[in-house]
Parts: sequence; structure tokens; C-alpha cells
Amino acid sequence: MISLPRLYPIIDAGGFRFTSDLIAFSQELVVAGCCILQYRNKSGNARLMLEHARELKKRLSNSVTLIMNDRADLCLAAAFDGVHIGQDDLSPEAVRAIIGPNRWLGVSTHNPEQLREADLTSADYLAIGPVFATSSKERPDPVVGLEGVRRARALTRKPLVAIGGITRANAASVIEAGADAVAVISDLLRDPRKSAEEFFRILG
Ligand code: TZP
Ligand code: MG
Repeated sequence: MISLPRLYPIIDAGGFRFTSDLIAFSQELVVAGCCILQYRNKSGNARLMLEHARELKKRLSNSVTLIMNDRADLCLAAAFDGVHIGQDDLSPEAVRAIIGPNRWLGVSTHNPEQLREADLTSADYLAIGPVFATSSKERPDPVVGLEGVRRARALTRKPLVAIGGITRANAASVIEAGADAVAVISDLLRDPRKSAEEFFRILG
């Protein structure tokens, strides 16, 4: 069973104009103590994704667990540590066949049925969300609320990541509802180091 830190930052490439900005942002998070980062890029430009991913791999300490969103092929090409998939990506077992037994596999779910199904797979951790309203995702699924986190907690013994609209102001309630970790995009953007340090202070 893998162990997740309380804070799971997602680096959304859409928020950065230059690769160097994306790298500097990620380095700030690592300085603050983050030891897992997910790279996410919904632009569909695989070449750019691989360039970003290889740069992250080169510039960040080897002790940071790097997770690729959506793409098992790019995970392998950039020598990342795992893949995070959603309901419209390759199936968990198809991704597992590509990445092998040792890399991490995370699966996003949005309701109890999806969570039950994902729990039966070889996923190393499950995500539930959006917990709160989010503007970081196009066409998000319906908000599940803290009640959705509680229900998810009751349905799996795998590590559970909550995602969607989570901020320093509401993160403690999400952990109290049973999540092991919070995945965050927007509430890290303004001042990543300070924000991540505050998350750690709040979440212990
Ligand atoms: N999946 C569900 S909500 C979400 C994703 C990728 C976006 C989370 O971003 P934010 O800014 O932390 O709400
Ligand atoms: Mg996806």
C-alpha cells in the first residue's frame, strides 16, 4: 500500500506561459515540502507535455514522486513514477499493463458506483470529486460535497484523495470527512511556497 502526503499539488500547464515558470513554480512547492506532484495538461499537445515532463524530471529532486495525468505513454517516456487517469481515459488495467506493477496508478471517480468499480482494480489510490465547485476543470461532474467524501471513505480502504475547490480554508474539513490527501490546483498558484506551507500547517 502506498502512502500519500496530505497535500497533492497538481501542476496545470495551462497556467504557465513558459516552461521555466512551470519549473520554478514546481521547485517552490518542493522547497515547501511537497513530495508528490502531478503534471496535467489539457492542451492536447503531446510534444509539449513530454518536454515539460522531462524538464520536471531533470530539475526536481529524485525523491519527488512525479505523476502524469491521463497519459501512460508519456509517463514512460519521461520516466515518471505513475499515472493518474479519469473515467474517459484507458481503463485502469490497460494502464497497469503499460506501466507495470511498480509505478503508481491513481483513478478519479465522481460517484459511489465509479468508486466501487475503481476499488476492484489495481489502482494504488482513488480520487473523489469535485468536492466543491471548481473553475480549474472544464465540464466538471456534479459537486459531491463533504458527504461524497464520507461515502467514498466508507467504500474503499485504498488511499483516498479529495479534489475540486479545495483551499486552505476548507482543507481540514475534507480530511476530517475521511480523505487521506487533498489535490489542489488553484489555491497554490498565487504564492506556491507560502500556500503549500500553510496547507501543511493546517493538515499536520
Ligand atoms: N478534477 C476534479 S476537480 C479538478 C480536477 C482536475 C480541478 C481541481 O482544481 P482546483 O483549482 O483545486 O479546484
Ligand atoms: Mg484524465
